[in-house]
Amino acid sequence: GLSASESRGAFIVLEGLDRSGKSSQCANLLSFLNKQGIAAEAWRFPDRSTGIGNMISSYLSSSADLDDRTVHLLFSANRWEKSSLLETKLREGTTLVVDRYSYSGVAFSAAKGLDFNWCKAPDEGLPAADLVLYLNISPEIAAARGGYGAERYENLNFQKKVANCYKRLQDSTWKTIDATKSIDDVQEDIRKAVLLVIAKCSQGQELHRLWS
Ligand code: NYM
Ligand code: MG
Repeated sequence: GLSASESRGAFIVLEGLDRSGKSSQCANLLSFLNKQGIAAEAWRFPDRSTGIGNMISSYLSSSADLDDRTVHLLFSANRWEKSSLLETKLREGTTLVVDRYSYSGVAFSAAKGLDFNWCKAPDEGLPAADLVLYLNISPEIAAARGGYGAERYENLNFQKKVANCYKRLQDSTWKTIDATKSIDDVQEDIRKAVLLVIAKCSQGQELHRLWS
């Protein structure tokens, strides 16, 4: 890990149900941070650009069928393959705004009925987010927002189960954001929390590992 006095970028993750507004909020946050002169990059998981990401993408679009545990491990491997670059970026002082991470990994697989702790196990030891912003919205309101896309998991019944699984993951690094507010009001709440954690990390807050 990093020594306690070392300045670094913050590891910020946005989580939430499909249609909770994560992608727009990530984009707005990134341009805000860059305008403030803060070095930041936007990442997302799954990272569909890698070989593993390609397999995941085919699964999500239903052009490939995979066993539930197998695809769970692919999502995890997709984070591991990016983890050394992720840590290097943080150490170099770049703040990372990440659209989904291990918390999605556990919530979506456990929602299928896989054992919760089994779902957590493959991500043990990955860098942990300094701040998880949970964009909170009811599954019904999310579903009413212009409907879902055509991908696997994008249906009301499944999203209700995902919401319950997310609740079990919440810890002291989580901040729940009311995602039913306007885009600008949600962004305002996000920025306040993000600037605080960026300050802490620049003052040397230690990087933690999952699942501590
Ligand atoms: N998803 C995402 C998982 O099932 N496991 C994971 O580890 C991650 C990172 O992929 N419905 C699911 C959640 C989404 C889907 O993500 C694709 P997005 O952000 O909609 O492109
Ligand atoms: Mg989606």
